[in-house]
Amino acid sequence: MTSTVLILNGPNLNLLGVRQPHIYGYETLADIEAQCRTLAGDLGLAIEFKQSNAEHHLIDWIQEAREAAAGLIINPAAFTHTSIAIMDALSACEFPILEVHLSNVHRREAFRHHSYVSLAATGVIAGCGAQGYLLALRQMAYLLARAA
Ligand code: CA2
Repeated sequence: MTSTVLILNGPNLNLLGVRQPHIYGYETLADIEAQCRTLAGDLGLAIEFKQSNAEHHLIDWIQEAREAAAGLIINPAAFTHTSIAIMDALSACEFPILEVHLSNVHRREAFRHHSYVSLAATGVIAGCGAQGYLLALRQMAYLLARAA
């Protein structure tokens, strides 16, 4: 059976490619989703790709994924640095979790240096732009194959 990987995106990532391209690049979230779909097909994975500006939507999707998905890739955006609730939801998951950031958060403001999500993540990729999502998918395929 094909494993499904859920890819979640947090607040304001729907604005990608429209504002602040010097930080986040020129690709839109739809461009990133298309690239993820192509690579996932090559890796033999199915993906679900979602974005919300609402913390509770992200938490509900994480909880649903506990039953339905084999792994989770998440760019929690600003919730990375604030959300104990998302960290708690992730901590209840037993599958691999990869945290992705487009920008190198460690080169930015001090408030971006701490991630609650990292406390629950299997791995973290930051500063690789949209490519970070593709690197995370490759790592997810590796982790799922290793666990099979
Ligand atoms: O680098 C990342 O991927 C971040 O998760 C992006 C978040 C930021 O709060 C994190 O510290 C790092 C911000 C996403 C907002 O994206 C925008 C895109 C275009 C225009 C405005 C915001």
